[in-house]
Amino acid sequence: FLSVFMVVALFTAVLAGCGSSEKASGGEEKKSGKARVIRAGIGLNDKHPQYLALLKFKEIVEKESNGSIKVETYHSSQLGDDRAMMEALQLGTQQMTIPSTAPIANFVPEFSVYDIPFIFPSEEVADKVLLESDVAKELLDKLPAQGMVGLAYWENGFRDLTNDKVSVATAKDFKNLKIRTMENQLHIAAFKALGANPTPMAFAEVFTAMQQGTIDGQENPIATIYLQKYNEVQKHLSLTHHVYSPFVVLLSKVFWDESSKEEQDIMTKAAQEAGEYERKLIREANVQNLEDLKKAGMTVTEVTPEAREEMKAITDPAVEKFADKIGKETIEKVKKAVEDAQ
Ligand code: 2Q2
Repeated sequence: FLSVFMVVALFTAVLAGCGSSEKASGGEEKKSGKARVIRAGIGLNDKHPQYLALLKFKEIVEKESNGSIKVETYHSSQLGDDRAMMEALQLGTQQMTIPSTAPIANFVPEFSVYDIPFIFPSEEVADKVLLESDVAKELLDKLPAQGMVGLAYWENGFRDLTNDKVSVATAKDFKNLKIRTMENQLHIAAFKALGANPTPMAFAEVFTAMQQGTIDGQENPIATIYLQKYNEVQKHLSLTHHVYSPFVVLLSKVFWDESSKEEQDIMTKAAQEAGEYERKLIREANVQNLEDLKKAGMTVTEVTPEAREEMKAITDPAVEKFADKIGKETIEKVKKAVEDAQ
């Protein structure tokens, strides 16, 4: 009788134990099923179309993943400058950032093909090349080797020059201007060739440097110029449109590799959908904000096609020096894609 009782007692204890471990594992299951988090940091502020599109990305991913992925958004360089944020993606301590391609060139030199002055004649051609050409995809495919995955191209846009000294209409007007550039060797070389005195600097430091007069000017698309309130410390705007800057939505490869195929498809599709939204917003902003800058009192100088041609002729030899670094084949492929897109 005793042995039967012992067996029953033992059996009951085992069942109860399983139950508690099931509860525990169930509990564990719930706890371990908690959402994985994408910490997304950008340099622009919370009014910029890039941030509004990041919120769109967040909305789509959190909905489509049924909450298995949460997106935390940090704007205005809260998580650091472009280089620091890309290094954090390589480490896996940050999961997303969306820089211009120029800073990316410090990790994948071929991206400097987009820094070639005047290589894109219009937004329409840029769209066709970036969204449809093989070479644009090939460039994104070089990112995983650097610990980052390029989910989509978004648009920063055509870059225009501001400064506090002179109105710049032709190449000779750049002479001796202390211009902040992005931290990118080709940009520095191109502004040197134009006779300017280029200073590479992180995006978040630009306003203060102009306010203190340590630099005379900077160059960025209109929406950035307006939303960063550069008109408060800059008198002159020249519509040079000297470089078209794409953005790239970068995801840490650490996070990508930990994601299921379904989650990877959700994030890629969300980045592309939010990209359509961003291009629409930033094009509207670049038109509206030009009017706002004029109303705010900036002198706006149009640049004639001839003056642009002259600037291109002056910067081409400097660009030539980067042909091997970028890759002659990559340059030719992009130029061919531009031709095919017209
Ligand atoms: O001039 C700049 O640095 C900007 O155009 C930036 O490249 C872009 O806005 C972002 O990379 C800032 O984080």
